[in-house]
Amino acid sequence: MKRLSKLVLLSALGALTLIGCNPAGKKSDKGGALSSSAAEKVYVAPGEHDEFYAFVSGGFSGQLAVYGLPSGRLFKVIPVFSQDAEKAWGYNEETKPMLNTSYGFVPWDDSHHPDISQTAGELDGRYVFINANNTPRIAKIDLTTFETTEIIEVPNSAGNHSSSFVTENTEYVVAGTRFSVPVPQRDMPISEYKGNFKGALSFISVNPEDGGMDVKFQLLMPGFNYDLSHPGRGKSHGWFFFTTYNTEEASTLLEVNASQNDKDFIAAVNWKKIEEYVNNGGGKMMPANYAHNVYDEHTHTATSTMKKEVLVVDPSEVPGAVYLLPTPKSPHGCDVDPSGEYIVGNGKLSANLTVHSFTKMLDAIENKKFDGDAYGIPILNFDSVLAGTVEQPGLGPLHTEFDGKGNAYTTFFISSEVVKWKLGTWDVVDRKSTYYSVGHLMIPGGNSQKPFGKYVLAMNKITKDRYLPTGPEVTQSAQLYDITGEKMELLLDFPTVGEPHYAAGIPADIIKPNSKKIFKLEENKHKYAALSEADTKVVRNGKEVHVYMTMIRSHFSPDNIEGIKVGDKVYFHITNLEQDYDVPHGVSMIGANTSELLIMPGQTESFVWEPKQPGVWPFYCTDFCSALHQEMQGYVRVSPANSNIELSWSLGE
Ligand code: RUQ
Ligand code: CUA
Repeated sequence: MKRLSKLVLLSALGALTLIGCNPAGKKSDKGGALSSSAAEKVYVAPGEHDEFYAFVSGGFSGQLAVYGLPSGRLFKVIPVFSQDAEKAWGYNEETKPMLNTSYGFVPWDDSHHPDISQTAGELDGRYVFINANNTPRIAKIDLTTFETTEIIEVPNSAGNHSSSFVTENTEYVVAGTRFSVPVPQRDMPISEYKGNFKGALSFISVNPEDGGMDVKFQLLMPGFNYDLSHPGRGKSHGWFFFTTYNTEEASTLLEVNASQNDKDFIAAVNWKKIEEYVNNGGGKMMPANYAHNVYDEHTHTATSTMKKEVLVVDPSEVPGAVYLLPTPKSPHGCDVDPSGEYIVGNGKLSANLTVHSFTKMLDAIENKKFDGDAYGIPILNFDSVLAGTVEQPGLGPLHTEFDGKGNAYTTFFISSEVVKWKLGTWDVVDRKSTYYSVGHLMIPGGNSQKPFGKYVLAMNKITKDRYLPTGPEVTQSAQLYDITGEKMELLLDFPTVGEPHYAAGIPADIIKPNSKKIFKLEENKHKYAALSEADTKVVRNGKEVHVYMTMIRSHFSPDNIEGIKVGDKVYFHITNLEQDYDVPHGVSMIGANTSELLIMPGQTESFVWEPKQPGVWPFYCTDFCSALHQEMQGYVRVSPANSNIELSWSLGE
């Protein structure tokens, strides 16, 4: 297509976006959603539990929110990449190292795609992984504690978007760079991008025993934009698929320049082959600098280690490991059906939806049905790998999920709808509006061999008039549809935290029995823990003072401290001695330049306080823990820097 007509098409799509988002143009859904059967379907009676957990990414909040489905009730916001004053994440001494990177302490990120660990292609509910888009990282959340326990930075990457998806036995959690960059980073003219920048696809191994992550290898691909990815499964296990756009390798005005090619690619990577290659000594170690942060459940403390090298592989070194499947029009989502046969490329500027066949792909490779190559990587013949096309299903396809019953569901951003179609016949069977401009959608287990095809959750980019207005910024939103029948039924709107990009859902029964209730005091190995009131003390070391404190309903021990001086740096290390479910205590100190601590039973956390003025300064419990919560308090006497008041501490004297 010529540049002029491309511009016309793009502006037409832009205009349609506006129409799609215009509430005035919306069809009424009130009859459906307000009908009593819809209300009944999402009603979870007081005291009852939801059937599914949904882990919904926070986008620009950097966190991961936990909801129940079908009710849409919010249970927890798990802090991941952003500081969270409510839970002291990134504020207390224990978790600050979790946000360390090669750029220093980074208190924020943009989290997009959660994915739950799998065993034999089915959700196992051990971990949920999520990517940081801006300063490339992958986090692992332990689903016994619902806490982030590991974050690994991804070197040679930028805009870690096609992440964090897991292979069918959680052998790897995979990351792909959205922005290609010079590798290694160096000072060079931007105009020399083409042919010089690289796109790193990173395979991060997950230790089957303890879940430990490590960058096993990086594949240095041509300088395209790697948008999304999904693993093969079943018959295609061992492969990983990545959508690309900007195969034009433009570095400016991408809205025009990256839409020139009629087809971009889905890159098919035979990771088993590359794994074998590197296990036999292939690839080369390259200097790098990236952080690996691990939170230890027994010391209740994180450590950050800087790693200094990474194994890189040039695809041309491993013939037969990487192929390119031509896919129309800047494909965004890259989705593989539960059988592993179909690979859906959601060409966001395409009128049709392209589905590739894994079987045909293998045949095309075998019979060398190539149409040239890109930087030495064979391009497979389009018609030879095409399984079928869904004709004109909607405008602006983004993502597809599967119900495990032979149906696929695709979101259309521009026409604001979810469209249901049949795998194999490619017929559209139903469509329902979303309000408005839907991005991802999620079926619990939809990323595995065994989806639980009861609901689909649509995550919308624009909400407009759906809720009470709250000034210029209105809530982001999700919508729940019943997909048990031939036709979808809209059941519920609910607001979300941050911008929901993607979500991962799982039956509650897989996770609930393993959910931790307390941390055992006898397993507490925190360096500054006081495991009983008898162990509490205050220790001065020059200007540094360490307070070993405990908390139990309803006092701190000690609760009176004297002998602190202006200019001291006081570390409060506080252990919650409770061993009962759901009895956290909090603590905060007047004028402390940090957040409260919220300490779980059996856990130790620390904060720093630098007293600025002489006086007697109170601290108190911030979590309403008992009828005597308001009595749970203490005082610290601060004397001038040159005073000779002895250090002393007491309780009940
Ligand atoms: S995507 S912009 Cu998952 Cu459709 Cu991030
Ligand atoms: Cu402890 Cu309130």
